[in-house]
Formats: sequence, C-alpha cells, structure tokens
Amino acid sequence: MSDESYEAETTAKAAESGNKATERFLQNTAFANVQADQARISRIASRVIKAMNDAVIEEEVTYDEYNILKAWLIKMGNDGEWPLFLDVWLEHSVEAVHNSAKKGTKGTIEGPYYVPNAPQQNTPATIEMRADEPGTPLKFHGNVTAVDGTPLKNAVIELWHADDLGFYSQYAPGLPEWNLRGTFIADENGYYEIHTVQPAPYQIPTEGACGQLISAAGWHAWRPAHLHIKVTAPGYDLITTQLYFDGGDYLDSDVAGAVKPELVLRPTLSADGTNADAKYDFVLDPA
Ligand code: MBD
Ligand code: FE
Repeated sequence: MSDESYEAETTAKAAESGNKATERFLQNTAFANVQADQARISRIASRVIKAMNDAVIEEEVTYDEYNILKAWLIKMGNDGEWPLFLDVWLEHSVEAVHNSAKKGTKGTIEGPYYVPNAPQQNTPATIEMRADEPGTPLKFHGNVTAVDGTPLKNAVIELWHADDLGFYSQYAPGLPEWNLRGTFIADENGYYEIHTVQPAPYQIPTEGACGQLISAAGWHAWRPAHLHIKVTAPGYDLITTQLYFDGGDYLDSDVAGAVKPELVLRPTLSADGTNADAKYDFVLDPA
C-alpha cells in the first residue's frame, strides 16, 4: 500500500470509530431510572449555562464566533461524536467524583469503546486475536486482592484495547468481532494471567467535530497506549480503569486527561526484546 492510500484507509477507519460510538452507546447502555430531582436539575443546569455565559462575556465572543459554535455543535451530533467528546473532555471529572471514596486500585475513565459480555475464559488464557495479530506479545498478569489483603478467588477481569495500529474491534471496520476483547476469571488464589499484544497510542478521529476543535485550537489528538480494564469479585465494588506503559508517548499530555501515576505499567522485555511481561495487582473495595 502507498503512504497515501494507507493514510486514506486509516483516516476512514478512524472516522467510523467516532460515529459508531453513538449507535453502540445507545445499544449497550442500560439507563438507570434516575428520579428527576427538579432542584438538582435546576442547580446543575444553571451552573452550566452560567459558565457558558461567563465565557462569552469575559472573552467578548462575537456573532461570527457564536454562529461557528452553533454549526460546530450541530456537526458534533451529525458526526455521532457526542460520546467521544464527552468521554474525552468531561468523563474524567465524573470518574473522580464516582471513585473519590475508594481505597483500592485507582479508577480512570471507561471511554467510548467498551462492549459488555465479551467471551469468557478461565486464566491463564489468550485473548481473542487474529492469527497474524501485529504487535509485541504481552503477558499481563498479577493478583486480585481486597483492600485488607484477602485474595479474591474467581475475580472477573474484563480487558479491551486497541490493536497495534490503534483500532478497536466493533468500532473500526475489518476486525473480528471480539478482537482484543475478553472476560477473564482469576484462579482460586486470585491470580490472573492474560496473553495479548501491546496496543499502540490512540489518535482520536481527526476529521469529525472533535478533530476540528483540536486542530483549530492547536492541540494534539493523541492518547497514550493503554489497556482498558474492569475488575470485580462477588461482594466487591467494580473498578473501571486503564493501564499505561512507562516511557510511552503522550503519558504527560493525554487528550482525555486520564493518566494517573499509579496506573503506569513497567513491563520487562525478554532477552531478545520480542516479548513483554507486565505485572499488575488489583485491589478492590468491599461493596
Ligand atoms: C479511547 O480509546 C479512549 O480510551 C478514550 C477515553 C477516548 C477516546 C478513545
Ligand atoms: Fe481507549
């Protein structure tokens, strides 16, 4: 493939990831029956509206700029990028509130590409991947315990991540349905061992409304390479988190602001440099 057709293909694949997220979000999310508390809705909505008005007044926003904002918000919906926008620029604060009292493993954002009910295996196990899956093979293993040190036998670990080109199955075309997604059961001692490949850094789609904002503002569109994980055990809280790779690009400038120092893996490489081994112990809070 020429560089140009490679560019065109990866750009088209990335665009599809952005707009698939809306469709999949509506399919996959079980909405809690939230009781509408009028006072709370009024208070939060008023603050959000006030924050926008303050920005307009303080920055002396013009009609031309206001119209560009309208067009951009319309495009956000048309591109199907609301889930992407919210998960990149807002979810980290929701996560901070949600996990503020937790004592175990740090959480971070779920992001737009989780799919529930990935195929389940007992560990040690190899995640579903193509026969010729590109990337450095990674052995990802460790123990799951409670905050008091109790080993959590049969803890459940859901793992999903991008491939070596930065694409997620079910969001980018041309990948097997469950590629690099799985549900894994730890052994009777709470030990888990999953064989996968190291993901590449992830560039959020650049041709939709999110990308338009990023390039207009002169930001970059990258997230550092990461594994997405949900861990739980009967009687313990579910933690949703991500793990990153020491020395990787964008650790200090994640577009989604979701890196925490406690979540950085330090994998060891085999003597011939072809295989990586990363150990991480998860600690769960009682429910
Ligand atoms: C991702 O892979 C991701 O994890 C987040 C938070 C946003 C966009 C893409
Ligand atoms: Fe991700």
